[in-house]
Amino acid sequence: MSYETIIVERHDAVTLVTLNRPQALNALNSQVLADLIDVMAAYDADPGQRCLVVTGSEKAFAAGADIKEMADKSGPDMYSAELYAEWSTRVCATRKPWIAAVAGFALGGGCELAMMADFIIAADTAKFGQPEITLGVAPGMGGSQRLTRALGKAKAMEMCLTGRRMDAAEAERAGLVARVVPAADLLGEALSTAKAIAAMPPLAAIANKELVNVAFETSLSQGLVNERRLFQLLASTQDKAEGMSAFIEKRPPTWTGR
Ligand code: CO8
Repeated sequence: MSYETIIVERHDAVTLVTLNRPQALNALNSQVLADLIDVMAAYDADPGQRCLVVTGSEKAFAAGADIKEMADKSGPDMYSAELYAEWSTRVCATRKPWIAAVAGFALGGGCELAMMADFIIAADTAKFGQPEITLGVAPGMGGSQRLTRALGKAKAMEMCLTGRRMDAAEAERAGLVARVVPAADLLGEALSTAKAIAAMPPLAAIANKELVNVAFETSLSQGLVNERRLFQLLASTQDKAEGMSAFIEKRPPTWTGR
C-alpha cells in the first residue's frame, strides 16, 4: 500500500502507520485524514493483521489539524460538511485494537487523534495540549470530551482554557497515557506491545476493547450486563476451548479466531 502522507509497514501481524508530513509537523490535512481512514479500514478487514500502531516523528506526533487548510473555511462550510465528523467516526469504528505511539507534540487534532487510540504509549519527550483557544476556537474532534474523561474536569478545563501543554510524566500521572518510555525506545516498545496484543485470540481482543469502551458510554449496571453477555459469547468459541485446554495441558495455545 502506498500513500501520500503516511508510511505503512507490516511487522508480521502488526501494521505500523507513520504520519509523514515533516514540513508541517504532521498537521492533519484532509489527505492525511483520508489516508488514515483508508489504512484503518484495510487493517480492520485483514484477518492477518491483529494490531496497529500510529506514530509520528521524533519532533511531532501531530501538531494539530492543518491550520493553513482550515483558515479559509467558514463556519457554514464546516457545519454543512460536518468537517472531520465522518473521519473521526470512521477511525473510532475500527473494531480491532490500535495504539498511538507519541513523541514530541500532540496538539489539538494531534492530541485528539492520540486519544481516539485504544491507548497511548508516550516517549518522555511527548507534549499534549489543546491549544485551540489560542486560535479563537475550541477542540472539534473530541478533545474537550475525551480529555475530560481521561483527566477529570480540573486538568481538562485548565488545559482547554489556557492551552497549556502537559508533559509525558504528568500525562502518565494523570492517566492520559498508559506508559512513558525513553524516546529512543518508543517504537520498539510500541511494536512489542502491539505484537503481544497480536498474539492474543482475535475475537477476545475485539471483545475486550469493546467492553472497556462501553464503560465510557453507559451505566455501570448496563456495562456489567454487556460484560457478562460477551463473556458468555466468548465461552462458546473454539479459542476459549483451546486457551483453557492449553493452560491445563501446560502448552502454548494456537488461536484460530473462531
Ligand atoms: N497546521 C499547519 N501547519 C503547521 C501546524 C498546524 N497545526 N503546526 C505547525 N505547522 C507548520 C508551521 O507553520 C511551520 O511551517 P513553515 O515552516 O512553512 O512556516 C512548520 O510546521 C514548523 O512549525 P514551527 O516553525 O512553528 O515549529 P516550532 O518548533 O517553532 O513550533 C509548535 C512547534 C509549537 C508545535 C508550533 O508549530 C505550533 O504551535 N503549531 C500549532 C499548534 C496548534 O495550534 N495546533 C492546534 C491546531 S487547531 C486543531 O487542531 C483543531 C482540530 C479540530 C478541528 C475540528 C473542526 C470541526
